[in-house]
Amino acid sequence: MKFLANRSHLAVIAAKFSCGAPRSGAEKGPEAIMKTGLFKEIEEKAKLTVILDELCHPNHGSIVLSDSDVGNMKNAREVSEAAKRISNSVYQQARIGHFVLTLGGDHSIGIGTVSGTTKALRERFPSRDLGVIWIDAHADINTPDTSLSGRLHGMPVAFVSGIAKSAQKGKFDWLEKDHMINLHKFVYIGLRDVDEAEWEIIERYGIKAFSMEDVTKYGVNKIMDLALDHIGSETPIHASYDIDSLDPEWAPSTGFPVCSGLSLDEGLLIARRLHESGNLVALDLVEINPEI
Ligand SMILES: [Mn+2]
Repeated sequence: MKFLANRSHLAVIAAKFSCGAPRSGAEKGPEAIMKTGLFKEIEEKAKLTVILDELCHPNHGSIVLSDSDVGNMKNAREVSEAAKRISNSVYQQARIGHFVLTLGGDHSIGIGTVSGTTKALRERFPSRDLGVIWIDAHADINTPDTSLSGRLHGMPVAFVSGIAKSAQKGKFDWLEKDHMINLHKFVYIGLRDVDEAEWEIIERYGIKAFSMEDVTKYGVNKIMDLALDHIGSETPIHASYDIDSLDPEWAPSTGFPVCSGLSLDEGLLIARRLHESGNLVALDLVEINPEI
């Protein structure tokens, strides 16, 4: 864990937020995970001190005033504000070398988590770009122009890479150059429900993408070899893990389940390989909706 300065602490950010999705429920994901007693177990067994930061957005559900829709972005102000707060929380923990685990929440919180980690790691290791592994059934790289739904949980990758921009006051204008990832160090795993416009973006920017078809063809171990190889061994890694990457057989409680996903064993193997890389500095677990 050469990119972590402090291995005795685990920062957990509970991002209780679902304004980026069309239905509410994902804001209850963090509570559902915490209620299992997982963090108590981690503290006892791994001898880690858990630092918990619970971020509750006042309009945490997705049913909010529609007057904040901007262009083709639904709940733009709420999502921007929440992502900004999450970004700052992640940044504060990552800059002192803590591992940061963020529990979602819908995937629009990725605008906050990835930007926060990127800024912190860039400060700590100026010569290195952060690597990002996005494990998801969906590519989440629509822009407000290409999105068919206008929902921001389908756009986080576009915002943290600078592909999507919003110059409007109060709507993502807090995102700076220091928050932006290098797409050459970005890898998808598990894709199987991707819009045509998203494939075009992926091709245009030369983004490394492993679909479920690739996982089935080569096996998840080989895919992890290729993914880690692409990112490079001397690179800190942020993994953004969408629960819908798993097959609905294993993870039905999510807003947009897609069939033919990762098996539980494959999902766990990805987590193990991320850990064994020794370079993981941050992890998101998102789109868990206990209401479904
Ligand atoms: Mn996602």
